[in-house]
Amino acid sequence: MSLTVEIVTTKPYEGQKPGTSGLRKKVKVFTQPNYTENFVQAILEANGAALVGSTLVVGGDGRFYCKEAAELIVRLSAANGVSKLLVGQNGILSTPAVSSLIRHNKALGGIVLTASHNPGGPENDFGIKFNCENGGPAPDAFTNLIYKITTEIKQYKLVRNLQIDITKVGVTLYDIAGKPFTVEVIDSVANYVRHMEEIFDFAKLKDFVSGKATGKPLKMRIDAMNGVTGSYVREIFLNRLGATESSVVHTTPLPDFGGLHPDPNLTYAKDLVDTVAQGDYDIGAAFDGDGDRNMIIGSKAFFVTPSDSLAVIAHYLEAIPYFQKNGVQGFARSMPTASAVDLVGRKLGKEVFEVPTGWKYFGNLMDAGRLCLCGEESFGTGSNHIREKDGIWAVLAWISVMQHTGKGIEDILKQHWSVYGRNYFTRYDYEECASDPCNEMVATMEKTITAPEFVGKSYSSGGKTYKVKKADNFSYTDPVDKSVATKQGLRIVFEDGSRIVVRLSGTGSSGATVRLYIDSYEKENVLGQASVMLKPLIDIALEISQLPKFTGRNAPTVIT
Ligand code: VG1
Ligand code: CO
Repeated sequence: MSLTVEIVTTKPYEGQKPGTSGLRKKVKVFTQPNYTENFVQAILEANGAALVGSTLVVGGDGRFYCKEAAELIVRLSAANGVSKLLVGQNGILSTPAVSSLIRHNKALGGIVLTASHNPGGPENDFGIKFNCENGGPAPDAFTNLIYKITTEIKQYKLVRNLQIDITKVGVTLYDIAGKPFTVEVIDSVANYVRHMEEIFDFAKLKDFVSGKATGKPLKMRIDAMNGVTGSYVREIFLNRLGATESSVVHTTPLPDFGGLHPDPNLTYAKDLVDTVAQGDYDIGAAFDGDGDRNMIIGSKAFFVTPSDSLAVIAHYLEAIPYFQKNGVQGFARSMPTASAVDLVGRKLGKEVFEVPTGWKYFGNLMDAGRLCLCGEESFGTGSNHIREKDGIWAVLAWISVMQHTGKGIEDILKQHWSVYGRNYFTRYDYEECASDPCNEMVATMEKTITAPEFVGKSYSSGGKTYKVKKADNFSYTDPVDKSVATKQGLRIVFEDGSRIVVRLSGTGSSGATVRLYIDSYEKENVLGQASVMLKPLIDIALEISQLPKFTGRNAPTVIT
């Protein structure tokens, strides 16, 4: 039976502007009449003529409203001339899995249903983002176009009575007004697991994890935080690598993440940190809701900063077969990320790039063959195997490094610092502040730090003095397509290389979140406590930004 396309009249909603990584709003916002339809229609239209006859991937982190949104996307895609959809079973696909699927299937792109590390459930957040044919988050020019379309939208197209069951794997063919349309519901994990097997030496890792190679099993605690990684974690760590059932926790993806805040950091993954702190594990790891972030801790909860994690993996890339085969190109990090990886790059004679916050800025460099490993301080690590950060990949990389060196995580870090020196790093997040005063704070601070007399000024605190070398609002010119991104964060760089960075989050669903980043390098004094070492700079940052005055906050919500 041929199904008909219906044209539905609609009106623009305000504020459908994608942020750092897609559009994130409360579920209640997305479920308003036509809200999701408008945004999806805008995504589809932004693809222009290429949409007709294309293949798209659809899936998300399993949070509340994922399944309904996935079904809606099927109906809109059918009406807009898409030929084929690959949909994760029950609407479930991790963000890295979507990226991998787009690339393997040469799809035009993918629609990812996630608000990542933001809490889920009917009262919390939902999100939608578009990834392009390279598998990466749509670049600024593309998301600006999506936004523009949402401000002018008058109608969307829908095949209302298309029946679809995404709970079962299988292929369904439809006739949409005389044109064929295929929906293939796919196993959520199979392609991704196969991809990981190509990258890492699973046989070697299995012997290491089981203890066959060393005489004692690797004791790990992998916490999926009730996010999407649960299914991937079970298949990879239990079934493929032979870890024991007790090595994995919170592996059932739940629509509200079981009430957890699926953000793998020291505050929200406290359960993991407290458990590993007792000393029974060699490695602990956690992921965010959509599986692109990772946190790594060693025995007794020894914390690996994401900036250090990136640098260590860069140093040991030869432990991973993928890089043995494909070679090592350049490295990159987001601007607020501490520059530990730069030192490894310098030593290995590789290009190192500093890009704005957000994974979309790495894509062009990877596509141009200039970048193979990159990361962000926000618990993001990944390589050019896909175009997203990849939480499980990062854990497999760490286990490979442990296997390769035969050392524990703390020893690996200490040795790294003894060679390269250490970048002490911390991030303070002030979540859910009022927006206006935060915007005012940033504007005032920008004025202060860009005034001509600011460079050369000295600030002292706790017996330390820092002299300003350079200060600006970071802007970036993409070396490949020369596109420019301005106003990417205020930064003050001091003579000794220490830095203060302040920016507002672009992933929140309401209000403002201020992020304050502090980075300080020490060549010799590498075994100090970060909170102590960084205290003087933190005080200076609070003084220059006047953050307590503007936000009314005396303490951050999250300290990393
Ligand atoms: C945050 C992080 C950024 C990351 C982004 C998306 O953005 O700081 O590094 O790329 O989240 O990650 P912001 O604008 O809130 O600082 V995810 O895992 O939420 O897709
Ligand atoms: Co995420």
